[in-house]
Amino acid sequence: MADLAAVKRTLTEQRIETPSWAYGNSGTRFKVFTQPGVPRNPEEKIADAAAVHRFTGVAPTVALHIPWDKVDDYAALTRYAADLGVGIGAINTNVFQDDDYKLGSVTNPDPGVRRKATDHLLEAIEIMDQTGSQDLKLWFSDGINYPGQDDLRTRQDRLATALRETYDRLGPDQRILLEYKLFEPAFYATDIPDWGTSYAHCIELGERATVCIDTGHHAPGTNIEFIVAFLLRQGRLGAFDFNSRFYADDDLMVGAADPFQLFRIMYEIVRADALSPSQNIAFMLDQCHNIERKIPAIIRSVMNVQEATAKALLVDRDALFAAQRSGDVLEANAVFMDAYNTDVRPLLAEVRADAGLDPDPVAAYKRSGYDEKIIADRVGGNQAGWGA
Ligand code: PSV
Ligand code: MN
Ligand code: MN
Repeated sequence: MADLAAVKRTLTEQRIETPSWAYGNSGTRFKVFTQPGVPRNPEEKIADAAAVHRFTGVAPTVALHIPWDKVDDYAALTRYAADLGVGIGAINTNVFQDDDYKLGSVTNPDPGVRRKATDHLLEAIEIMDQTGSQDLKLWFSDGINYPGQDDLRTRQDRLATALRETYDRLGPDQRILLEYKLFEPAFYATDIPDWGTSYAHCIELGERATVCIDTGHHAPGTNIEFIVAFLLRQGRLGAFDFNSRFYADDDLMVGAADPFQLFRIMYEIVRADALSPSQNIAFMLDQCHNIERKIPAIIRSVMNVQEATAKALLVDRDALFAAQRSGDVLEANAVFMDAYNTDVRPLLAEVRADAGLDPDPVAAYKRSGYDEKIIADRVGGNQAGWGA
């Protein structure tokens, strides 16, 4: 049996980072449905992230995306966040929105564009210096649409050169989180399409380069928990971008499409004792809330991660390992499924009550009046990034 007191302690210590861009308007390439009360600037995004933390108690940092969250004074922004009870988390770079990047950013055939893109990555490290952020998150939209359009191998060389320059600029406490994505916006070949490519570049760079698993960036049916287990074993799992997908990079709420997959992922984390903040794995959300109210959706997402984690912590590992060792297939699976099928909501309600929080964060948010206040106060809120 899992030790319930230890499970509750671990759940109290869990940390989940929310993304600034999830608080702003977003949509598909067909339509952005704007919502009332959305943030008009980085400060208001941070205020909303602070609200999520107030109701959940486990979301004390917010990731920024540059230039969507560009400000003149990042130290002041950091102090503003601290006053609201949150810190600045990962700095996300954006080398995908300028016309210059039509043929790629750091892999572009034009050395001038490659320089511009690399300079943006270096600028992001300067921002990290000012905010105290430790994580530089890199996602490249680079790739090609047509066979023969550019040289696949040369593009890897260009990528490696830019990554090397960026890595060498990192401070001693800073690291790279390198994302991969199977496809989109490039349709034929993406320059970092999978975890293996990201991992190989990280190995080449050095130990402060780690892989970021965005759960929405895989082919249907990919066994993500295997990737988690493998990277943890190699010491190269740096972060998650959590979200849900049904079809492509849907960016729906984590745990909405496939809560069982999220449980299997969190089990591998628990299995490797990698949940504690001391293990330095960043559990981040990377989502967009196109049609639902954003703040309660983010609170719900945090709760979904907590529920999957609680179930993973409840796996009776002694019984599981015993069944595995004896080759008892059905018993091993039953032990695993017992944990998954446990209703952990009462346990999490207790954890919250013990921490002085409302046991039902979504209801507490709705009662708080915060939603009405931002709708009244904020007129003319911005789109999160796309076109902002
Ligand atoms: C790309 O699809 C991605 O997952 C990257 O993390 C970007 O930085 C983020 O989305 C922006 O929405
Ligand atoms: Mn992502
Ligand atoms: Mn994505």
